[in-house]
Amino acid sequence: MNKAIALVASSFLILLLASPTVFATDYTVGDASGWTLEVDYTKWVAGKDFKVGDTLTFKYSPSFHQLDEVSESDFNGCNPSKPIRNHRDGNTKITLSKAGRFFFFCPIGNHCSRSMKLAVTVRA
Ligand SMILES: [Cu+2]
Repeated sequence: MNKAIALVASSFLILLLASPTVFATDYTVGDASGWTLEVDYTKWVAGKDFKVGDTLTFKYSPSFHQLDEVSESDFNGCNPSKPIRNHRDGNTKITLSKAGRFFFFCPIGNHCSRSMKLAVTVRA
C-alpha cells in the first residue's frame, strides 16, 4: 500500500518536473549582468520561449539607465520621444500580458543604438 502511494507520488513529481511550461517563468533580463550596456540582448533572447503570463525583470542602476517600452517603429529608430511606458525604479518587472511582440530600450544617451534594446515575441 505504502509502495503504491510512493509510486503515485513520485510519478506526479516526475510529471511536474517534466512539464515546467505549465507555469509562468520570471526571466531576469541579461541574467546576472542585468540591464546594462555590456550585454548582447539579441543573443540573450535567442532560443527563449516566452508565453503569456511570463515576466521580465530588468535590474539596473537608475543613475545610469532607464527602461522604455516602445512601439516597433520607435524601437527600430531608437526614438525615445514617445514611450508607451517609462520606468526608472532600477528593478522593473514587466508582465507579458498578451501574445505578440514587446519592445524595450534604454532611452539614455546613445544606449539604444549601442544595442541596449530588447525585442521579445510572446506566444499565446
Ligand atoms: Cu542605459
